[in-house]
Amino acid sequence: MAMTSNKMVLNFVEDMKAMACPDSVIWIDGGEEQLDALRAEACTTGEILRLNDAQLPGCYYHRSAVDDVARVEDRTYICCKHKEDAGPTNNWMAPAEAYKMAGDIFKGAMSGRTMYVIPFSMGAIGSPFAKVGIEITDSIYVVLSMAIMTRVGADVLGMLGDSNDFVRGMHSKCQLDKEKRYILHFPEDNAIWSCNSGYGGNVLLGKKCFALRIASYQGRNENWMAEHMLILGIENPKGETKYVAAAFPSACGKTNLAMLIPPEGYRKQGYKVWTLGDDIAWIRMGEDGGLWAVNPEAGFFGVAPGTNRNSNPNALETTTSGTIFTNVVLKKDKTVWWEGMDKNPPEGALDWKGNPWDPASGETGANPNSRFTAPARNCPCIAPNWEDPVGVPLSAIIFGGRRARTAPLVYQSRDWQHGVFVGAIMASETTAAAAGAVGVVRRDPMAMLPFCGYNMGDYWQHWLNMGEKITKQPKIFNVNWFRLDEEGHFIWPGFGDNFRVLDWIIRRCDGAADAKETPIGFVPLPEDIDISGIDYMISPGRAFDGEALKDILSVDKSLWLEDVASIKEFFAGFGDKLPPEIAGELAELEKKLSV
Ligand code: OXD
Ligand code: MN
Repeated sequence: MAMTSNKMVLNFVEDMKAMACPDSVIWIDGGEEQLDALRAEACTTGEILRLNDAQLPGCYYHRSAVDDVARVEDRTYICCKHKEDAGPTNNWMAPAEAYKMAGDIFKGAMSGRTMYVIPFSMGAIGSPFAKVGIEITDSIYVVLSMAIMTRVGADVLGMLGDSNDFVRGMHSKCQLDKEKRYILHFPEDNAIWSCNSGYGGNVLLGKKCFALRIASYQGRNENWMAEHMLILGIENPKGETKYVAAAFPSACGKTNLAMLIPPEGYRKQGYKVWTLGDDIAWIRMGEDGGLWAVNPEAGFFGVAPGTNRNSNPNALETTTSGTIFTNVVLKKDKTVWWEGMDKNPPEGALDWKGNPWDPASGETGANPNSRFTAPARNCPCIAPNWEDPVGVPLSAIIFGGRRARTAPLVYQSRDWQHGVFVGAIMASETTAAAAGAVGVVRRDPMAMLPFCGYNMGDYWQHWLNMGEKITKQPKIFNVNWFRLDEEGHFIWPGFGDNFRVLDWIIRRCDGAADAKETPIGFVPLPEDIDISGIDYMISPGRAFDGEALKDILSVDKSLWLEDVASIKEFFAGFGDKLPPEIAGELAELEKKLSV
């Protein structure tokens, strides 16, 4: 039965029903009873499998189709009236054409199936940041995952009332035909249509589709920002907590940084890290003139491989109850495993495709993009205020990428405008298999390249405008955990030791740490980073030491000049949408590097 009298919601559901022709419609009320019944049903059909209840209570296993295991950027479109508004970094389709094409695909797609209507909120219900979506789907996996990743159910409709301010999300697995797989965004209509996929990133419409692509567009119109950022709090021994948000391209360790455990020396002094979010931040101006951030999600959709007791014990602990695992190894005892969990690949297990897996075969057991979908409240270091409706004030914004040689361990921008430039030139290198080989550079401004719902030139202008409006600007930094030595070994230990860099960042915000000015910005002096107690071998004969630190704080002007050439080429694609301030910063950088 419909759970609302909101005409716009009812009309939307009726329209989708008329198109997809389901046998029945079920509204998701958010109660455990209904979710339990759906879990039971999905277990009966094999859509999910209940895991070992003693070891993983309330946890389930799911496999997606073998050719449907990741986001499909080449099939992801921004469908706005004018192509120019989507910009050179997005695929574009005219809205009428997109509705027609997907409408044909959706026609009758749910016949013989149940249509689920999921009212969901991005942001805590009642928060001034919160926004409502209605996702329609024919997948119980989607319903159960949305119930972890967002707030779902009747309360959401209560918050919406009679308003038309909700995102209309339509998803159907259809036939999982990869030739007809499309992820279509209509920012001007507050709508998302997703067909022929069952992979989380394409079908949990609250996440990348709404909370980044649609929300970035909304934020520009409504004076706020939707960013691909983790949020964490750093508590000092006096019990004061400062907050930072950090943007990294996918697969740079955002979840690990969000949940890091400080090195022992810091812990003994009383430092703590609190997690607020691992992927998305919605940021608004606060009454104090600063920027305040919330995590609009309620769960973590994290990459499983590589997560282990050393790299991220908090994430591991988070996934021990109420979690859905997708495309990992299924052990005989109905627990799970993935590469990098430990050194004991299980015997007699099934791989992510459901086939008996021989660890000696050379094939990975888990898909490299296998995932856990886990409730944020499970996280041992979740901040006590993570659901605070007004969010947390940001002291710093951190950008980062994977650069083998170019970017130093950390540097600080000179001011907000320069910081926006630092974000705009973000890039990551795919590390080539050959040791020491430097990979291909992919520019990924603010880690938003696949997620910005409009022209990135306009997006940079929005960042500049926000900086003008606020009176307390967070300081902007760039970090790079991934500098390599000549043989291709990581020089910096990373993981918990990244706290040492966060410590410098916070001390810079407090005016309590030194730095030296370089052409790219302020770089710490080696003595400004506390490396006491680091116990890390870069390579068999080389321990991390002060020399190594000096090495990764260095700025090689000739490499930067090469980067300038690549940035120029990238910026050229934006034509006159490139804000003159950003062009000016590039010219300034080139000048400073050339003296
Ligand atoms: C993610 C991504 O899944 O950025 O968070 O790809
Ligand atoms: Mn992400």
